Amino acid sequence: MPNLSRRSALILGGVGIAGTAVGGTGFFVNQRVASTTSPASPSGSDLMEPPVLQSVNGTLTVDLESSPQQVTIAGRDVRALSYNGGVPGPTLRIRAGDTLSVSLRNGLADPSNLHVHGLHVSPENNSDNMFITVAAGDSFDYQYELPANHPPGVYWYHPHHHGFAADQVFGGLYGAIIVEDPDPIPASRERVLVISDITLDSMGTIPAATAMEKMSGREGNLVLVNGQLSPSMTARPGERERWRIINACVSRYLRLRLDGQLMSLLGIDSGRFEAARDVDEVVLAPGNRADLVVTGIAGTSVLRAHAYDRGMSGGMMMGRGSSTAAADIALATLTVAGDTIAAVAAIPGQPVPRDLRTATVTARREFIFAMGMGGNMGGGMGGDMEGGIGGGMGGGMMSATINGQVFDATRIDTTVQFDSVEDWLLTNTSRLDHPMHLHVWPMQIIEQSGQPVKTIMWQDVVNIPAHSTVRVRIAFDDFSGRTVYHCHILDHEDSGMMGVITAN
Ligand SMILES: [Cu+2]
Repeated sequence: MPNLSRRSALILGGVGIAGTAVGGTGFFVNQRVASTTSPASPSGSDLMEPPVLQSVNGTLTVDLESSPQQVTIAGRDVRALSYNGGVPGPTLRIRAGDTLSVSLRNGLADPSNLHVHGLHVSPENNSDNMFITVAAGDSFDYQYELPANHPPGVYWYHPHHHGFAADQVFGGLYGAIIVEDPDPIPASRERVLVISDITLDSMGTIPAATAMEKMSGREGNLVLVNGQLSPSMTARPGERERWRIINACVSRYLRLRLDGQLMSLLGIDSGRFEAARDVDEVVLAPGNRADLVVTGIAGTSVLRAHAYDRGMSGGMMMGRGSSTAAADIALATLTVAGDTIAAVAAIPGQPVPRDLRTATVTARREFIFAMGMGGNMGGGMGGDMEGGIGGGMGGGMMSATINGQVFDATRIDTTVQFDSVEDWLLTNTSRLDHPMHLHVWPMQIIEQSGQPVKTIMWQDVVNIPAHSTVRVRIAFDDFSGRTVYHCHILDHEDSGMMGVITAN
C-alpha cells in the first residue's frame, strides 16, 4: 500500500485493508479505454444538486417513478434510467421518528423494487422488504417508520431486485436520503455529492455489461458527481462545508482525497464518531457513505479518487488499454477564495457509540465469500481473454457464493434470535474484495485480519479484503423479520452472492 499516513490508514481500516497481493493465474476484464477526458464531455460547470424533498410535521410523501429517460449526464444528452427525470433522483430529507411514504411506479421494462440503504427500519410488509417485486408498469406503496432514536446521517435509495440491481443502479437509479441531526452541526453550507460511474457509447446509450465485467464487477468509464463530470464548487477561506458523500458506484471503490483542504470525518454510514476525526483521505466501498466536514483554505483543490486495488492489479484484469482504476480521477474542483470568514462554532460532541465488544454473544457464525469458475477460478483462464468469456470459458458459469450457495429467495440461510447479539466472522477466499452489506441492522467491526479494532466502528457496508477476514458484531434489535445480506458489488449480488436472514 503506497504511503498512507497513519491518519488515513486508520480510516482506510474502516472499510478494510487494501493491497492484498494477487498472484498466479487470474482473470481478465475487457476494460474499455478510459474516456474521462473525452472532449465531448464538458466539465467545470457549477455543481448542481438534485431537488430536495423534505419532511414536514413528521411525514414525507414521495412519488417516485423509475423510467428510461433522455437526461443530461456528463454534459451530454443520453438515454439512461432515471427517478423522476433526474440522475440522481431527488434527495429525501427526513428526521428520526418520521414516516417516509414512497409510491414507486416502475416505468422500466424489467421488474424492480426499492431499498432504503442503511435505514434502520422494518424489513417486513411494505417497509424495506427485499422480497417485493414491482413488475414493469406496476406501482407499489412503501411506508417506512423511522424509530425516534434513528441515527442521523447519510443514507440512500436504489433498486434491489435480484438479477437487475447492477443494471438498474448503473443505469442511473439512485438518490440520497439524509436523516437530519437532532442538534444541527454548524456549517456555512451543505452539499450532497452522489458519486456514481457509468459507461456511455458514442450513441449516448449505456452498453450492456460483458460477462467478464459482471464477474469482476463493472466499472464505468465516467465517474460522476451528481451526474456531472468534474463540476466546480466555490467557498471562502474559513468556511465550513458539510459534504454528504455517497458511493453509488456498482463496483468501484473510491479512495477520496482533497489535498490542500482540511477534511474532518463525522462518520461512515450511520456510524457517527464521538468526535470528528481529521483525515487525509476517505475510502468508500460501493454502498458506503461519508459524512464529511471540509474547512476552506485559500487555493484551488481537486477532489480526486485515487487508485484502489480491489484485486484487479497486476494487469491481470486488464484486457486492453489502461484501467480507470489505475489512474487518479478528478471528480470535482473546489476553489476557495475571497475574504476569510469569522470562525464557525465548534462541532458539538456526539453521543458515545454503543460498543458490542463487551456484549454477551448469543451465537457465532462464519460466512465464506467465494468466487469460482465451474469450481476452479484459475483453471483454463490463463492466456488471452479478448475472445470473450463464452467460448474461452467453455460456457462455464461464474459462481459467486456465500457458504457455498447462491441466492435463493425461498431458502432461509441464517436464523437469528431477535434482540440478541451475534459475532460473525466474514471470510473472503477470493482474489477480489467483497463489500458485505447487511440490511436493517448495522455491524460493528471488531477485528480485521485477526487484529482487534481499537476504536468503535459501525458501518452497514463492511469491506472484506481479498484472502482476508473481518469480524463483526451485530445487535438484532428493534425489528424482527426476513431480509438479506450480500456483496455490494451489485454484479456479484445479481450473480447470487446474497443470503437470506430472519430474526425472530
Ligand atoms: Cu463481491
